[in-house]
Amino acid sequence: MKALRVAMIGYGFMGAAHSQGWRTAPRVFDLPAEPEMAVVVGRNAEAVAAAADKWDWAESATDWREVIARDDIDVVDIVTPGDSHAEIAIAALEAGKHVLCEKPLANTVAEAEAMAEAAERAAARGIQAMVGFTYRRVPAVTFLRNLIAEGAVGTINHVRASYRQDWLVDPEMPLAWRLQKEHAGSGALGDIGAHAIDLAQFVTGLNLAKVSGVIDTIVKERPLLKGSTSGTGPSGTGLSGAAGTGYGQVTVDDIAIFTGRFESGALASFEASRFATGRKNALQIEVSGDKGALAFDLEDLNSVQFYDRTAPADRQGFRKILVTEAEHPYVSAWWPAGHMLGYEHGFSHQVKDLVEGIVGGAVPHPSFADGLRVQRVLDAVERSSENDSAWTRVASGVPVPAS
Ligand code: SOE
Repeated sequence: MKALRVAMIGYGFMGAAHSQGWRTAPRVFDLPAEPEMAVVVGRNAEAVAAAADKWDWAESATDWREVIARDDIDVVDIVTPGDSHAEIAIAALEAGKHVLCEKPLANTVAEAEAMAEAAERAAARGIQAMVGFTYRRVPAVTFLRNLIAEGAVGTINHVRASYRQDWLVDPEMPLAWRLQKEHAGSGALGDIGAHAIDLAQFVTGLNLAKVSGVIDTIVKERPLLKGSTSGTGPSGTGLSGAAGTGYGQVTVDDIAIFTGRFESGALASFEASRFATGRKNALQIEVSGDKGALAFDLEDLNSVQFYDRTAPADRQGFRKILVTEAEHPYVSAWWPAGHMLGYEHGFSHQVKDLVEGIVGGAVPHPSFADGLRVQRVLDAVERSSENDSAWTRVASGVPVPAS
């Protein structure tokens, strides 16, 4: 069995989730190649060595450039903050390594374009790249997409996508890296709004053509991290960031709310909030068509809600389909019907699809081109918010002339 020796760059919350995926996938799926957890890389030698021990990586290192130059590394898995995605991913692809990069793809459209171009050049050499929108790989989400593709809801008119958390409601939550534009690129918009955008485009097969939105920062200043520059806050948010005494400025959004119009003409509403008090990790989507509707809620992630408008009138109503049958996506590798999967399984499904793409020579999805499409929506929402919420084209980020 061919080995795929993996180097993971970064080791925070996503480092834990990805490690679980690399470790579990080969034990559950019959993969065409054997991933080997070769080395985990981080700046703090002691902390990354502890992470290697905890998550069963063979080695730890502190210099990502040195690691991606090694002949005994085949795959580079990037789980760092967004400000290093482009540099690491492009260097790794040009070094002939397959790449898995966490979402959002980058912090800017320019970076995402450079990454997508590097991925296209690499694919011509049989080197693959994927971006980590793992919610696509919740079986219920892939199943919902398949039902839509089969015409279960008919012509799509309306999509609602929402991702709400509440870990920033406390004004004393420190100034973590996710709250600093130079590291995170944006706030709720790029961190969780990116998931909602990718989900809407993935399950419908439609792309957004223009958006109109507003983003806002509720708490403008937060306490700097006292001395320690690492740790984990609620909802897995890394607490590494600006250390020191006193307060620092928050330079990203806390809430993003926007409307989208797909190329098909269908309309969508989106919200991404870190101030939705009581909502811990509430990702929801509902797709409404002329024949019916489908809905998914991450808080009930083993099922979809289906409304069939073609059923006899006295039989119509949203019904819950439990997505745990062997016929459902990914499920046959796990447990018998009704035994339920969790958040972490999507990371094993991600490894499965990436390894199969690498060995099969097919570009795995979501590709860097898919990630660039999301990045352009994020950028257009920011441009719209700067422009009094004017309708703004996704491809160019240019306001649509008032009709
Ligand atoms: C923090 O908002 C976070 O960890 C996101 O970065 C992840 O992408 C999301 O899946 C869970 O919440």
